Amino acid sequence: MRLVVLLVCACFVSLLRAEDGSRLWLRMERNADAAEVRVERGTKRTATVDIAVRELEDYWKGDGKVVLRVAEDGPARDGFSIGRTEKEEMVLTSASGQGLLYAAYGLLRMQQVGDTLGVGQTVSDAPAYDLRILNHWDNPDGTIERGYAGRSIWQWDELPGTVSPRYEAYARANASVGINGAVLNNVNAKPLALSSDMLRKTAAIADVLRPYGIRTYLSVNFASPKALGGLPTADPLDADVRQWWVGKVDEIYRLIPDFGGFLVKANSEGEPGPQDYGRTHADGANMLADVLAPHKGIVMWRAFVYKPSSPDRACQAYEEFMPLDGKFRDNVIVQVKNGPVDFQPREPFSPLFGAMRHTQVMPEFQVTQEYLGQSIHTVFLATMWKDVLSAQTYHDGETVAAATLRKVSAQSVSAIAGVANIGDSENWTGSDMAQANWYAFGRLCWNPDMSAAQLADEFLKQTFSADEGFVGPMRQVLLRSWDAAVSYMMPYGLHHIFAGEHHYGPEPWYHPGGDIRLDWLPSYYHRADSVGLGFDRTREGSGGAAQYHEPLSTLYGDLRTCPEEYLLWFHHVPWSYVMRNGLTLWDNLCYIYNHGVDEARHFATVWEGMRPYVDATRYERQKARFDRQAKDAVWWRDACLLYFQQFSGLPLPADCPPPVHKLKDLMKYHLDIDNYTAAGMDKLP
Ligand code: GCW
Repeated sequence: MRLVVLLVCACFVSLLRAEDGSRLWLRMERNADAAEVRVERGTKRTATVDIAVRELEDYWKGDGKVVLRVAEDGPARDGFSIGRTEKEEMVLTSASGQGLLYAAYGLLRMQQVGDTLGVGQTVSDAPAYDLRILNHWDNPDGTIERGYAGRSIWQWDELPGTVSPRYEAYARANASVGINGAVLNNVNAKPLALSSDMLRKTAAIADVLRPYGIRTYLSVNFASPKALGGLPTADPLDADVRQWWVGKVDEIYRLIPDFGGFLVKANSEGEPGPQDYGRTHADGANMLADVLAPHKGIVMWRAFVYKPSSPDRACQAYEEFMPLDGKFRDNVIVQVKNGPVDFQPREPFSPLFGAMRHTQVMPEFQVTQEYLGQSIHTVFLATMWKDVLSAQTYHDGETVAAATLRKVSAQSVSAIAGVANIGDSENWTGSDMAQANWYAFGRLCWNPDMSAAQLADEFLKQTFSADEGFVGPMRQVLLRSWDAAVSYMMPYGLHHIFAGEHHYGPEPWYHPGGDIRLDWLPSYYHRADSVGLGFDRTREGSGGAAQYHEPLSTLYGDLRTCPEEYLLWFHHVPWSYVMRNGLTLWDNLCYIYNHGVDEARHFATVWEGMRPYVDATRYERQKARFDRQAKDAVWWRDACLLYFQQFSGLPLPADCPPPVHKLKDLMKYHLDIDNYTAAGMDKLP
């Protein structure tokens, strides 16, 4: 019997074609003979429609022919319908060629995941957010801030003469999940990004992205008029400064007629901004917005700012931006990170969502896993994003999704952004499993109502195997992975106890010495002392809980009613405090870290059973990662429990396994992040 099983497994393995992950979720087999695809008379053959036709000819495997039609009465904007007629034709209808391309990818997705349409049936679909944008934190020198998948895919050195085929593959992957915008460069923007030379290179990329319906945007450095234009100031109210921007924007639109607009990080982490000249964020954003308006461009102005006078980092975006509500132009969108601090493993949603009633606000998610195990740990972020988007703000009963989809004026557009996890590694994202986050981000922007389970299923079936023997167990892994990571990293609302600078691994003790901002230190956030643990954001503390709309403000502000997942976010809790399950904070902390470890180990075991379904390259690559994730979970557990134990002075509960590491060893360890690759993972604790 065993022999038979082994033989069957061996067959499976040998049958699976070697893969490098470069095809992402688009692993359809090309047709030997093109499928029959007809574009209805009257439907204009744009470059976009041509792509739709080509994709269907190459990959549609159904019996009947496919008909594409643009109809004025068809689903509006990027929406589409797919109908199966009595004559066994598949009819794809939209009001635009772009909608037809989305319909083509929709039909191919149905084919790949095994969704069928009955004769006479029609399905319709339309995107929720108008703008579904990836933010690349890519630098002109090819490095990527917080990128873990190699170097930038943009080859600035060889552009515009040489246009890498990767750009089109990138555009195609994005279009297939509904993404329709890309900010090509880092929000920590170099003035150089706006040089004439770089703009010509940018235009060459925009030309490739355009037929796939992807608009190009740029991050801009607010001091560009000085640094690039040689002006003595970048004051947004200065006439020469404004004129400089007018000239620059004209130049951009001459090269890129459908340019999307600017993304701006101003007066944050050393970046210049209007406050350098005593002006407000609104003054800065509006000046750029007025310059872009004649071209229909927009400004995405980030709310990720610091306010030195405020005692709580988590309160600062709200304090800076709420007074400006209603003061922004219609073509400004304030881009707000999902939580009030900074993409932590788990944060409550930012109180700005729903609160700004007269300003268009867009969520910013981080697809790249800066704080969630980078390209090693499997953490399916759809679960987290769903948690944020479906959170109730209690402003007019709106969820975060509803608050950001609502248009504050007839001219406004709704938007959502994700910081890309893409680099030039062969599988795009370093980890094969991290492709799931790129995929899910796009699909969720299109439809925030999709469940995390649906997203996981779609991804797994297309990217790996549609066999239920694979999808069933791996769906569970993906769905549990965020909770697991929160459990072994920062449970109960703990935050920012990462190793300094690179943010991989635990360092609740991190202090580089010298003169460092307190809010860049873990101790600022965890506040461990002999009494307890956590940041007091009640009325007696920083008052952060009061930024939420009632009843949340009272709910969060009261230790007895605060949801336990945010306990240490809002409260400084005594070690002996008895939680809802009757155990103390200290004991619960010990148990939950161990739960996280058990989960991570379980994921590694589940993966071992997936060998028959996955080609050897991707299987081994992912196995190394799951194994490392399980070890990292132990590292996190030991580091955090042993470190906090110094304050609690309490023993681990008798049924908790003893630590594997010694605190003093962990405190001496420094990860050489520059030389840290998946291959070097064995050098970690
Ligand atoms: O999370 C922090 C990152 C920075 C980043 C910043 C931001 C681009 O550590 O690397 O800078 O946020 O979002 O601006």
